[in-house]
Amino acid sequence: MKTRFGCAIGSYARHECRRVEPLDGVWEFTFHERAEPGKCPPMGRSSVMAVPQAFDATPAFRNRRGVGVYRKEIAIEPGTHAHLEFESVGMLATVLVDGEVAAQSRCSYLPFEAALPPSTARIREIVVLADNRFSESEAPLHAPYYDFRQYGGILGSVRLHHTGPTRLTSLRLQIESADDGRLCAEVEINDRSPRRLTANIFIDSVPLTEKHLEFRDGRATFPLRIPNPRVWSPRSPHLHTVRVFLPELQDDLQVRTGLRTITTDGGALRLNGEPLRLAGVNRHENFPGFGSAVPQAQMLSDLMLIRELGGNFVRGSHYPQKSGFLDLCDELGILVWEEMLGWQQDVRHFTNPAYRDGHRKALAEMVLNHVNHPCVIMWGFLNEAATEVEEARATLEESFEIVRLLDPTRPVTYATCKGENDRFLEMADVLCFNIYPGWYGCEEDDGNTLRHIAPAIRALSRWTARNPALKDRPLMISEIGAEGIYGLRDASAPFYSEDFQAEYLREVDRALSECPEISGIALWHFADVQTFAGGRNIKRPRGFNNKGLFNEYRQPKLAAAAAAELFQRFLGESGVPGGREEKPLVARAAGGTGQLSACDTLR
Ligand code: ADA
Repeated sequence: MKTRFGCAIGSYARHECRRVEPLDGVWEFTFHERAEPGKCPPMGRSSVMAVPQAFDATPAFRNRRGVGVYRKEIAIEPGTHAHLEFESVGMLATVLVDGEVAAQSRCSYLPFEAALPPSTARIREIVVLADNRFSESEAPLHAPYYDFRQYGGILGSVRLHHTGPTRLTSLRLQIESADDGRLCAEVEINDRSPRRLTANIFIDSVPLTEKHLEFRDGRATFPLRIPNPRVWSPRSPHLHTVRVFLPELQDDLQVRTGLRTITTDGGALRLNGEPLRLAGVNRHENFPGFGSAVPQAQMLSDLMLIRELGGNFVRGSHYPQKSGFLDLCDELGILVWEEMLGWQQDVRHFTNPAYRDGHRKALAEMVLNHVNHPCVIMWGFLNEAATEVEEARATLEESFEIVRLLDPTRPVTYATCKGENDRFLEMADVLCFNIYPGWYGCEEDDGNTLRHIAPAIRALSRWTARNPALKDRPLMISEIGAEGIYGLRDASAPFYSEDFQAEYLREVDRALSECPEISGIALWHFADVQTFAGGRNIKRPRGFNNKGLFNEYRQPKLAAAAAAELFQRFLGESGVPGGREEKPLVARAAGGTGQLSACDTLR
């Protein structure tokens, strides 16, 4: 999206005085199936590739795994500082500047930077190696068995930032009081030595104040009060901008915030103190021809579809979201659960130091990158992991600890499929269950499998309500659904027909209406996605996970109308309050003590 400052950087300008050049467009490209990881193979006879774009979603390289080599020459004023910002490169990314390795990234879904040290040359060569081969040692967070294709290529925007040697690297805001607009701000620069800098603060583009900041270890925090504060909510998603300008560095950074609180209390979620129910979908970042490099226009169109269905919620399954997507959710007032990459992790992961280390770092980055987005109301990690085994404990404990330390203002959770066998639910602020009654596990069933749905939902609710350690936590169904192949219609509703899928959701709807204590429902899933290859495809007709309400081109199945009815009933006229207890309990800041000042806990 073009901003008034001419930079293609999401929905609003991050900088007014820093010059940022978009490098999206056409890059030179070659593909090497057998190159050594991280080593630059010869460019050879090159072709071209669009950026952003998943190379393995294009007809020429469809479904291939290897190294995509991208090359571009850029012109920079000799002797000046600059750095490249990569929004997303899949999966093992290596960036070379003038032939030297400048950065590596091992997770497709996280942004990273590469420095361009000053040079006497005006023309600089950028080479990006995007390796989409699975490797436990090189990119341990990715694995071939995940039920979604992990693509290769430059999957997000690339920008060139022109700065001085010292520059702002982040501005994070933590809300202390939504009603009166009190925030704690933390600014960070890329210079760790102690220094004092003047900061001009602008709120909603209006100069507010000048502060003298003491930087220690590159960071300084200060309190802020937004004049004329307006609270953010799905009905009124009002955003405020905060801009910090450091005159000595001639650098600035602008971020947006929404003033709101999200807490758990008496088995319910509360937004701004009001009971909140969540009704929506799990969504993968995927569109035919683009892979996970979904254009922002398509993201918007997806969100409008979710809104048309009457949903208020998206679970960003199963990885960190692009900032551009969260920008749209902030603007539209759609609530998001953002989670770390992963799928059915087991003992092998929990006992692999490379995995644990990569997971911890990536989790922290996700939280720090997106802490300003009001739409994010919940953090998550470990989808359907082996949380019935003791070996998972350490990974869970450290994951909860990291997230709560960095952000004590949001609930933290994980989606489990282990039901009553899950050993660690007490750690979660919200109890989130992935269940597929009437679909999986029915192979030997000769009757109508839909009859399993209501008892399964009821049993879950009763079991958690009976458990003294769990009964005060909101309960949510984080996945439920069935396959329906687009266009396969049959009034007798066999498995895989659109009719079966729609009946399935109608039965879920009926079952939920008997359980008013349930706080949230995220259907599996928004739209069909390409998934794993090989033998696993036997259970995935077309090589797709076909449980979408829409097919991959967003054409609605019968299930979409059923989902709309379900959302409407679940949320009611004005959003029916969830929660298990009638009596109001004292609100606790989810996941935190509620005692700490935000300024103490931004990190
Ligand atoms: C799991 C998983 C999803 C998807 C789903 C399915 O619940 O979390 O990613 O694989 O099952 O369709 O089976």
